[in-house]
Amino acid sequence: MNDHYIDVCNGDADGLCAVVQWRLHAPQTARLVTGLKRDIALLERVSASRGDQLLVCDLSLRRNRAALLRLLEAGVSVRYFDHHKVDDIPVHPLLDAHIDVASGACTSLLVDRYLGGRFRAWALVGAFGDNLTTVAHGLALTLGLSLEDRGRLQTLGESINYNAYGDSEQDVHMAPGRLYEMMLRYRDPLDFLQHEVVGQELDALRQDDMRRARALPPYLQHARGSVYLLPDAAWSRRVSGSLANFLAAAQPPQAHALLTATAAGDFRVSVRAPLRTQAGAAEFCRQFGGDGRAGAAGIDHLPAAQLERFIEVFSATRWTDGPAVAAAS
Ligand SMILES: [Mn+2]
Repeated sequence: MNDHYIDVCNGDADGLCAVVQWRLHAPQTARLVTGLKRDIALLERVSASRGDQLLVCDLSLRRNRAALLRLLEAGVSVRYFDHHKVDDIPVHPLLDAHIDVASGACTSLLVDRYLGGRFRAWALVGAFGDNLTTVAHGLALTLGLSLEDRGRLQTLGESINYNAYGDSEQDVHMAPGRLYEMMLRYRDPLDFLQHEVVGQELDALRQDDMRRARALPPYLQHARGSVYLLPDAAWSRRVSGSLANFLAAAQPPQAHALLTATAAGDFRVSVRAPLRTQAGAAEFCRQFGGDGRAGAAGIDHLPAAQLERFIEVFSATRWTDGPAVAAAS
């Protein structure tokens, strides 16, 4: 047999913990293809041939559909676990899809369901990483875990998730693929925490980044929103999403824009609509070539020359449903 095993997953906690559970259940020398949180179109990087066995976890089928069809047509068998929104799931004799887009679902929990809870503690780490805190705590009770151990799994999930944020592997503490190899050595994440120092390192780095971020004064602040400028630094690129969520939760009536400087002096932008309305973020960002969801959206590249106009439009936006009310320009 010349067949190869290839595992492909998002490099966040949910993706890694899904594959860890599977490979603890079905040990196999497999090549792992993963990346950072922003690396979603991973299937197009996979070269495989007839007879190869592919495991795909936590990657949007919408974004990987063409590559998936190409692999299936080439004779590759694909087992696919995911919870991201999908239009329709391809039907193919070589595709075994386990997709559930319910709001309480995540990929680690889908694998847990499939394996009958065999490596549930790892599934909980993935679920905590995807912010399914209530679901994860509920499921943790079935393991009889103490409050303290549940807290440890939550911190680990959030830290592994955080480790996937950055522009490149130079920005993060440990490349997700390397972290995966360490995780796979342990059937129980509590043992991982006891024997590997990396769990504490990830948590310390996350807290340190957040402390720096919270010390930043807003660049602009008014009744409807605030704008923050972050320097061109690895910690800014790691923390911007977490900071945006923190600010949104701290000031529910306000919108927030985080502008992270790039090496070229331009900006990458994250926008959160006010938590109260959860509306208008995507529409706002589209005016600057960005996109996203109603509550959270972004702009990949905002030229420095547009900063002033950005501030004007941001200040004039009403953050309600329907067409955004932009400043006359
Ligand atoms: Mn996920």
